[in-house]
Amino acid sequence: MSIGKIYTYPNNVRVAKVLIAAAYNGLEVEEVHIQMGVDNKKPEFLAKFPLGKVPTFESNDGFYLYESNAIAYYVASLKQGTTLLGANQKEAAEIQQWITLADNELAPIAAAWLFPIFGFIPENPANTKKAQEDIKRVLEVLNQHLLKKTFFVGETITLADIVLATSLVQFYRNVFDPSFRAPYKNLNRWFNTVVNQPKVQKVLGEVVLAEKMAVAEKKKVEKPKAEKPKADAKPKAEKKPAKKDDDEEDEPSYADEKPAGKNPLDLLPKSTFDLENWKRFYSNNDTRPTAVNWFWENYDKEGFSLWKAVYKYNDELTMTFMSSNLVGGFFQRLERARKYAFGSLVVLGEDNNNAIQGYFVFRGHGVPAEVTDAADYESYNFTRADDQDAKIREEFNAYIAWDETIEGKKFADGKIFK
Ligand SMILES: N[C@@H](CCC(=O)N[C@@H](CS)C(=O)NCC(=O)O)C(=O)O
Repeated sequence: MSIGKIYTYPNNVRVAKVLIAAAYNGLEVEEVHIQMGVDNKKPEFLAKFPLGKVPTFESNDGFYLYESNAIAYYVASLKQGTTLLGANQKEAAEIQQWITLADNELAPIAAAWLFPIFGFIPENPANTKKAQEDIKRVLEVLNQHLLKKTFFVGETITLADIVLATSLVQFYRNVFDPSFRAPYKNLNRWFNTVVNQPKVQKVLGEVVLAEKMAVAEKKKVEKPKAEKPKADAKPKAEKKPAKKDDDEEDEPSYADEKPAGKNPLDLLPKSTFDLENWKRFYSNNDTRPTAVNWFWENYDKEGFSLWKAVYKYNDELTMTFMSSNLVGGFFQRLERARKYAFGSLVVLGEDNNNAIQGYFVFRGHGVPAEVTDAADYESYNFTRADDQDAKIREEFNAYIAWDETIEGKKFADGKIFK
């Protein structure tokens, strides 16, 4: 039974630390997704949580709390003899030191560097550059502290590790590419250790370290009308080299250190439909009619299957550009599925009334493990679509061509997984 509810929007790293602390203490906290800009502005919400910010916590016995670190602390303290809060006063104080550092040193840098990338605020190159320099000082301090230590305080995971790791995860996922993170070997090792703890992984999902430093797309901030996906309208960065081998990296990627057993999808009978060829063809030709025709002429229903994906919390979406960012985040976490999947997820509708849905083509007749293992998979309903049905085929075409109107709704934005 859960000890209470935590109100938030989906995939909030400030919530992750609470859920991880709960998992270590064998407690459950119910995550409740609210509609941002609406529910958190209501008088009944403000009466309990006057700042109107999330996450907020409401215990079963009517105790209200906000500020994510306070909530995480509360949950961490609920188990007698917990190892999360240190073995003595000195350790307890050190844990507070790191938690405070995360909020005072890392959070402002995240706002300056990552928020423009997520499309939350306009890009300001001078601020980004300063954030990139500022964080190096903090990373050096953290790295140095870990020279001879596995965890930040004492010998086991504490709330300090949980808060620091969740404060750093968006950096590692999006901007700490191999060369940026190279100088911080101890920190990288620690981060890898923490995010691969089963209780942490269950909350964060698999953490795939950035291969390339993400940059803010001007388009996200200015929010112009999205263009149809003509060959040259597709972001260049999405064009993958024809060959992308897992062990091609110049830096060791901790995310790839797991044993690379043979993927069952590689053992399927050879297909006449080559997904890589399709992706290249789609990138280099007009979608309608050229690529669409090519697809159906070459598609192999024995070796592949078609799936419709619909975001489960469409009624909670607010700004269309934020919905689009959710899709971007999902695709980022699908990195390992590239070899077996192609997809188009689009945002349909308008601000405060939009939906994320689309189609995927998967190798084989099921949803690949590389997709079901992705952190955001649970946020989508995947349903097998009849690839022999002309109506379904036309709907799929509309999604990959980003038609102006899809299923009766206005196309707002879209992303292609390829
Ligand atoms: N220090 C706070 C930060 C909370 C915060 O800034 N929440 C943002 C989302 S990440 C929010 O709810 N903003 C909504 C608003 O300001 O209306 C914490 O850790 O809980």
